[in-house]
Amino acid sequence: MGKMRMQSAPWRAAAVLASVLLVGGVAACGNSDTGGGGSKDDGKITMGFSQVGAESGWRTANTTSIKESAAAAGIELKFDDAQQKQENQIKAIRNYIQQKVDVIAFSPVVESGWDTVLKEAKDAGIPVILTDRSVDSADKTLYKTFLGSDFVKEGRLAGEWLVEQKKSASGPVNIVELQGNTGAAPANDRKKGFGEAIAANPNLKIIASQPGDFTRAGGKQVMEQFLKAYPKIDVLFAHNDDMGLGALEAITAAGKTPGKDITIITVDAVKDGMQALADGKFNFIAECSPLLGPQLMDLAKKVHAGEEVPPRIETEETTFTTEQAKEALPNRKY
Ligand code: GYE
Repeated sequence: MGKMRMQSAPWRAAAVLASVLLVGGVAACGNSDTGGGGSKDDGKITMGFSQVGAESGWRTANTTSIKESAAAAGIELKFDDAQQKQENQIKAIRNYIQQKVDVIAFSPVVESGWDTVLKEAKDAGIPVILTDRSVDSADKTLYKTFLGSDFVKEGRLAGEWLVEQKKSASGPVNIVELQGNTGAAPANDRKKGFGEAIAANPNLKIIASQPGDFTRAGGKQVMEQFLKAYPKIDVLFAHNDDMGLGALEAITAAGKTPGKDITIITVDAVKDGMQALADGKFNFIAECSPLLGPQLMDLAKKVHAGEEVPPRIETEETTFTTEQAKEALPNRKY
């Protein structure tokens, strides 16, 4: 008897879950097709957002932008910090599906492994918007759009600047690379773009490349190892400012002058990075804008209303040298 009850409980739970999903699907479809008829149609859009974590200055600025923009747009935001773990993001997305939010948005910590949960959202009739980072799903109907930067381009701009700087180098130029977290779109793409650009000069060689997880601590620790292992390091390419800032400590502790003994190139252009560039400790930054909130809320309203949106929306960005950083710093918001 006891055994039977134990067996029947999961069945009941499954049946309840199935009907919840079904109702969610019908309700969400009704909302986007007709603009009404949903289970809690109070006119207010609810967005479930799964954030990567809080690993960098960029991420903090991105989170602030999303929270402020949701409030300004009158969108109710359910926010979850996944602490850099894909499993936490999947859990958060499943919760949002169960809660029947109107729109799900997230910044995928890694590129792969999203098809199942994206399919669940699609089957429930909840539109998904990718922000900042993309997924490698072959089925592009699993999400409505991807709003974010062109990371390959950022890497290429960083590499092209270096090619120009070192065009008269007569011998080998040794480069070390601090990558973002393994499997993340910006880590894969920045590496690719940079590698392609520096191929223009065979003197430019990446002698070591390791993940520093986009954090200051990671950047410092890996740079310490690089400095121990390689007596001649001419250039550091860090996939974000924070790893570059962590590396500064390691470089200084090793008795070298950052920006002079070692040319430092980073990506992002958050305030602390721009300060290091203005101070001559960094030499070049390819910008990546974290201020995605206003566009995201706009897109959420459109997909909720059943409007077509472009499948890819690219963020505009620029690059900075030391002189340009000095000029831009006083007005830098993040
Ligand atoms: O460059 C880095 C952050 O995905 C573009 O993630 C973002 C990257 C950003 O941790 O600082």
